[in-house]
Amino acid sequence: MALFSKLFNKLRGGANLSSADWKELETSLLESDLGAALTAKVLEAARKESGSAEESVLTTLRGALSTSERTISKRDGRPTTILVVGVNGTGKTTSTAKLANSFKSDGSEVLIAAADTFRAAATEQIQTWGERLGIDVVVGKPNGDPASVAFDGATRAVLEKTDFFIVDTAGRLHTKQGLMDELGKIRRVIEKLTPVDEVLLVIDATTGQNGISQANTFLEAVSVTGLILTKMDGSAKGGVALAIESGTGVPIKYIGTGESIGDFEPFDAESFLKGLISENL
Ligand SMILES: Nc1nc2c(ncn2[C@@H]2O[C@H](COP(=O)(O)OP(=O)(O)O)[C@@H](O)[C@H]2O)c(=O)[nH]1
Ligand SMILES: [Mg+2]
Repeated sequence: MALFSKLFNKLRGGANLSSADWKELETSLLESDLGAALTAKVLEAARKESGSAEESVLTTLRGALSTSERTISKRDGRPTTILVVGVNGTGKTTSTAKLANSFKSDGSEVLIAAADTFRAAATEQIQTWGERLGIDVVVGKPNGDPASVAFDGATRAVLEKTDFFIVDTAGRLHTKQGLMDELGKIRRVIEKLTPVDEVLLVIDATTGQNGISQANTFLEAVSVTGLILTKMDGSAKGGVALAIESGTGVPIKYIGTGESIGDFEPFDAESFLKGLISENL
């Protein structure tokens, strides 16, 4: 991605940057969706120490990232339960399938609940993935109560001692109260049977700063434990990952890099940072 490589190439060249150069760098950082606050910090760090600008910028960016755990470990003796939430079209259903597939590839048993009952197509979409991947999907009636699908799924996951239970939800952005009520109800019915371990908020990287305000609406409504940042393949603006983490304080746990099932990886903050400043990575 090498977002900031231009900045470092200039600094490494030993040239004194003109004010036009600094302006150009500022513009390119802002265009990468790094956001105003982080851009200012990065420029300040780069200005201070041109000798080891790379290290001081890396330190600045590292300081902006979450220090929370990024991996999702399997809980002992009960299904590790994950709710997938977010605005429509961000990639919840696709990410649910990708996540399920990655657990299955590691040898775990996975069950999915299709709790987006508002659109028939949404249920079909996850069912198709399930068939393709050999992963069972619990579905409900069209326009039925999403919480009842979640409850049926949790019942089965507990009974069958499934390793991972993943719930795909609907992403209608109605009122914050409506959102809170619906996700709260899904959570409560599951927790009658087994704890909810993770709530993963899916954010579309191509929506830039807009994605951050969407994220904030969800963060006010539900307690989120991690982010899935999708469509990183369609965004030359990798700075958004850093802006979102520093803005929300919630760790990115996975990134989506395409529409295929394997286009998904755990977010490795350190190699991501290094990739931003080096053309060789
Ligand atoms: N390029 C790209 N497309 C993605 C990615 N994740 C999801 N999509 C696409 O985004 C669209 C919406 O995804 P979907 O999972 O249905 O979103 P949902 O409404 O949040 O469930 C679909 O066309 C997906 O194929 C990704 O990481 N990269
Ligand atoms: Mg969906």
